[in-house]
Amino acid sequence: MPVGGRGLLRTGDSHTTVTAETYAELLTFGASMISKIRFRLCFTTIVVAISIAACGSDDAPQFPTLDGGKPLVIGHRGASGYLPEHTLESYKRAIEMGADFIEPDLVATKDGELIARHEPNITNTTDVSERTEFANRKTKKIVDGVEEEGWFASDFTLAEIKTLRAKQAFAERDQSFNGRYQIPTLREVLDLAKSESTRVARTIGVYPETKHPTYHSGLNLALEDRLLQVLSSYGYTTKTSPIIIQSFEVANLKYLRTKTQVRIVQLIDADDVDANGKITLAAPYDKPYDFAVAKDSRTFVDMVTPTGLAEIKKYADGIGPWKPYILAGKLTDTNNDGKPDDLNGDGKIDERDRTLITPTNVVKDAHAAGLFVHAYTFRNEARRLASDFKGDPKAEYKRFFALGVDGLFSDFPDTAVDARDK
Ligand SMILES: [Ca+2]
Repeated sequence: MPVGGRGLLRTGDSHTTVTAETYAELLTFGASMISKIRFRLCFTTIVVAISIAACGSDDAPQFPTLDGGKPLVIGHRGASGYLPEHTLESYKRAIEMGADFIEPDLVATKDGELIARHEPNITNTTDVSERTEFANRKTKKIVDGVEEEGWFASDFTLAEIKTLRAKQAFAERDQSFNGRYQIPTLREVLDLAKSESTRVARTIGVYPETKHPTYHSGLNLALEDRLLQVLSSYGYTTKTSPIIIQSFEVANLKYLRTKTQVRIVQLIDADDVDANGKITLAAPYDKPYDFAVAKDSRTFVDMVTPTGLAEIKKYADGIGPWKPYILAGKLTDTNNDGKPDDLNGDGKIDERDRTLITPTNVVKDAHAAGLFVHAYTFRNEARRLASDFKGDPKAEYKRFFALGVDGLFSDFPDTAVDARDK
């Protein structure tokens, strides 16, 4: 999904049940023991019930979400902080870590199959550049107005894609799993979510993103009907289906809304944040690319105003903003030498040298418009955390949960779940 703001991209970003056990124990005891145990269990239950009643809800975690429920943890590209992104292994790890949803980004192959990759350009996330049989597929394409060089999914059949192996896209993360895992299709991701839901006894949702819809339509490989067809074949057509569709573009989401009732999220991107923590815009991260093509003057910043949110509410259920739209940090320059203060004294300027500013009204305004808010992207690396969080990624999650986010995309779902549940 979400890019995470170009700035971050550039720097390497941008229930436990005892019933069965108890029952088994009971079977091994005599009838007299059973009544004794029953008494104890009942007594324990009464004590627990009284304790809960006495404590009231003060001890229970409270979340100011749109529906008052617990915020969702979305395994961003799986558990991509640990394993190569968008692989079945990465998604499975996210589920084992407690993620509520797994998040496949979708691009199309030459033969029109939907596969999970963050970009149409598969150079950085697969071993394709080392494969001599595909050397002549290296080419240049224009994606959202920007020329790119490399190998592109749309020049490969699914059978060819299946011969490739995934690699970790972030240099600072564990590279030891490179070359092991295949690139999955959307169907394989949905099958995994289904089988894992049964195995872990909770519903695992899937959060597919249509990547670069205008680009794919230009290749005559439009993603939307293909996505709808796959989802329908699983019976995923309603608001209660374990599916949320996301996109940075608008027209494709409006089209999808006329064809399906599954939940839809409008993603909100930006280029970067300035020294004061203010969102900055620059093409192609200033607006949905279909707006750019249609010469629509509205930007992503316009889309999170009350007017913009009311417009989004017509076709979507929620928004997925880059997290500085909710809470950002600013750099300081106490000696006025024109250089930002290196707060942690490491000779570099990064997130650790920013201090948090006042949160925006985006969550409040979105909730007022009836839209839920799923923010992106949360990452554990110390250099990505504002100084206020003192290197503790859980502190960042807690701050965003307190601000009322309804969910968040995390590369480290275990940390997100810990911050929420413990
Ligand atoms: Ca620093």
